[in-house]
Amino acid sequence: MKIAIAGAGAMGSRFGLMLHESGNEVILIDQWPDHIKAIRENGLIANFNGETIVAQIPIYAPEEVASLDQEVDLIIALTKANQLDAMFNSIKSLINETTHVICLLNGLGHEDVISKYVAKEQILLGITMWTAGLEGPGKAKLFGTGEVELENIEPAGADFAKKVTEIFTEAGLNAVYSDNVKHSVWRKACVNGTLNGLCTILDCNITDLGTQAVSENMIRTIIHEFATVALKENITLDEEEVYQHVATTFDPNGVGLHHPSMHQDLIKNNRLTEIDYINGAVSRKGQALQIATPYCDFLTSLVHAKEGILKAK
Ligand code: NAD
Ligand code: AOT
Repeated sequence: MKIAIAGAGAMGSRFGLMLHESGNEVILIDQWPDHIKAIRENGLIANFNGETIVAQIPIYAPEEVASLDQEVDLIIALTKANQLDAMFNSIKSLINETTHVICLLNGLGHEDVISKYVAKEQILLGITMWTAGLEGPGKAKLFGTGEVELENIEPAGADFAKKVTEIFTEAGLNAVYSDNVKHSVWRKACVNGTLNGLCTILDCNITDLGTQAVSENMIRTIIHEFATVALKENITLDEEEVYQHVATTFDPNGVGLHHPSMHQDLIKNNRLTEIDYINGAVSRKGQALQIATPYCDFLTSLVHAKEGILKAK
């Protein structure tokens, strides 16, 4: 399959590399000049569970895409949430009436942005429990295991979504075709809505957060706010099941020693965060529905204050 990775950062490098290695025709799109230069000169170098893999994958800056005169079968969206619109605006030339887009970003509401560029029948939503990091330009650090759940948002996209499930699984990405991806998106948003903001403000990894006596109440309260708002969108979250799902991430032998991507963004790299698309999205929806979401409101404000203090960009 001909696949464009829209945002070849940490996660885009993982998906691009694994899909390239399993025989797909992959192109990477990214705006980071040093990353483009390094990948063109040395290939994409990955520390893949301790083994070094070097993959020669074409990479283009967004402004180069229009002159490529190429269209693709699948675009995998893996920018940060606040970068998604600008990315799609610059890669319109890759899209035709058979191109599908799968969105694997964390957070809520990305289909509203993508549907400005492709028909809803061509949009797939997904969530992933894979993780990834970048050690520097052109160098990815890919440890551990994960999975992907995905589904078309309109019935017409079902056959293509099942095909994507197959090629992801062939690439070792452990994909499952979901029968309720919107539920999965909200359930994953609970993982990020609890771990990402709290680990960022507390400057800690997931195990450190999970082993504090006071954390359980904070996490359960945030999950309750997500579940109350989700119910108004006809998504029923089992709060106990979601808490246990979040708690599985505390294990230091699993992803526990990982710093969530929001911590990597703000604390490590001084970048603005995705908080407005996670807890902030629940706060806004809650406000519109007259549902109180005090923990989400407070956590969103704390993260914005920290962005201001650190002069994040
Ligand atoms: P990242 O910042 O490493 O990668 C995003 C890339 O997109 C960057 O390299 C950036 O240069 C590029 N980009 C952004 N706007 C662009 C534009 N207009 N044109 C070209 N390139 C552009 O982020 P990431 O950690 O890979 O996260 C991507 C998404 O996956 C986020 O929603 C994140 O929450 C989610 N996620 C991350 C992890 C993780 O472990 N890193 C795990 C699960 C989900
Ligand atoms: C994560 N991390 O989603 C993934 O860092 O944004 C992130 C993220 C899977 C399980 C636990 C945490």
